[in-house]
Amino acid sequence: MIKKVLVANRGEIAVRVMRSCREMGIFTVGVYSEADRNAMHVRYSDEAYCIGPPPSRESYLNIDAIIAVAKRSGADAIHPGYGFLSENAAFSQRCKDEGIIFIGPSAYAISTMGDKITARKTMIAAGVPVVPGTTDKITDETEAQRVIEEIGFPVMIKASAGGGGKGMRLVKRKEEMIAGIRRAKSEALSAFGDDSVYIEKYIESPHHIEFQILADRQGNTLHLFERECSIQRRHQKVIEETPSPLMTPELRKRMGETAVAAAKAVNYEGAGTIEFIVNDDLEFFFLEMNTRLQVEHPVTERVVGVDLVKEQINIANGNPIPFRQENLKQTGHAIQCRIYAEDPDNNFMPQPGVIKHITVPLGLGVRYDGYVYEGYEIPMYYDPLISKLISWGTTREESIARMRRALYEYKITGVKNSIKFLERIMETPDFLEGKYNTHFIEKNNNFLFRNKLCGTECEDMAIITCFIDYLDKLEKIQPPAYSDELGSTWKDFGRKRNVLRL
Ligand code: MV4
Repeated sequence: MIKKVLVANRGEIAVRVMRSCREMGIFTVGVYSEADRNAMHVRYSDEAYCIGPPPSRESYLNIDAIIAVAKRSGADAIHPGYGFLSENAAFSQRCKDEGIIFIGPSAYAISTMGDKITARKTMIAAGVPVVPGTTDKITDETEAQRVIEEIGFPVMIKASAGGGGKGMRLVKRKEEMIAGIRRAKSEALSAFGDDSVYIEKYIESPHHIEFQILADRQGNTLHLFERECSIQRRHQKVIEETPSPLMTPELRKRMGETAVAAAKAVNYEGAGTIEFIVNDDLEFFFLEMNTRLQVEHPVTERVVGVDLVKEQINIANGNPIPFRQENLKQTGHAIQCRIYAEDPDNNFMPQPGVIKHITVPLGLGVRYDGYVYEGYEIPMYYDPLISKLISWGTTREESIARMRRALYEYKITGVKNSIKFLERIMETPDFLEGKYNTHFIEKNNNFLFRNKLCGTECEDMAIITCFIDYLDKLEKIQPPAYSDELGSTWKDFGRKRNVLRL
């Protein structure tokens, strides 16, 4: 029985995992880099240890340091969160070898799904539809040409060691083909140390729909329905929702069963996600499997009513999943917005810095997964995610209205952030109609980014107005000590308002 969990992560996900541990009566061990001494996960954990300098390589990716902390603190399990070591097969194996429970899948499942060519082959053998293309890696250029001409242009050349949008190259015409293959191989070699590439037919206007999976050691594998993740920017998801506006009950059933078959093909254990690409004819193809808890897991939790971290720990303890596929249903609609410290008006440039003020939205149907506080400095070394805001409603319309209300209430000053941009998406006609694919942001570029300056000017004005109001209140308590000749422009403005009211 797991009594103490080391959370090998930082930020909102470290806090998220520790919250479930607390509810389960499990002690938590935090680890932190020198840049994270004041981080929320350090405060929230029952005990915390520094594991190295700020760069991830030397801290959050430092397997030896993390294992040493687990031993020293007597943690019997490690939860990797997402990113960092979460999909590192060697780390999963190392935990096992050290007698520490890795809250996640086996090294075998991670490496099989991590190598995209092996994953494709495994899926084909399991009867899971994959995008038409090559089964083996490209070794011979004339053979590649033959395959490409058979499947037809355009094609995608993808690195076997890639994934999540990394190491992909689009080839539109025959003339670009040989150069495309060579460049893809050399890029793959320098990025991943492996030049294996494969070819897929290019799906023109795809939807990205993924299925949440849970699998236990007893052989129960079930799905917790889909998440629509098509609203992305440079392969970074911006908004996720469930149910998908594209889905039909019949398609959901077929995709769900396919996702279960995919997970079973690698003897999967724990929580995982099967990513599908869906074309306009509602044909779906396996894209890749994420062998971890995902950033967007809260929308599933809200609509299906399951604590995924609790189930991960339950499964890692060797217990069976306490419900069956037939018991699961989707209730209502959930949307998640990712709020980043970045500047949408300046090519989404990361904006590390100090949070001066934060007002967090609450109220019926709102979930807030965050970790920052006033005075906290978002470090420059890691992903600039500030928080995730999740709304729930009985219908999609109610869920959207609630998200708009929550974004309206959400105030952050000190760092530029994506709240305004997300509010704009929430009023884009294509989004409101649920008619969108992976091209949503570029297609709606003019609508999303018009009045660039107005946004910040209005916000600055609002802050000044609030401050005048605040001074106004102070003056009511304590009469002004300054003479009529003194005062700044806006004090004068404040005085005028007082005069008018008299
Ligand atoms: C594709 C594709 C079109 N055709 N594969 C991007 C992330 C990675 N998981 C795979 N990706 C894609 N693979 C074929 N054969 C288009 C994308 C893609 C995409 C997929 C999901 C969500 C957003 C995307 C944005 C651009 C491209």
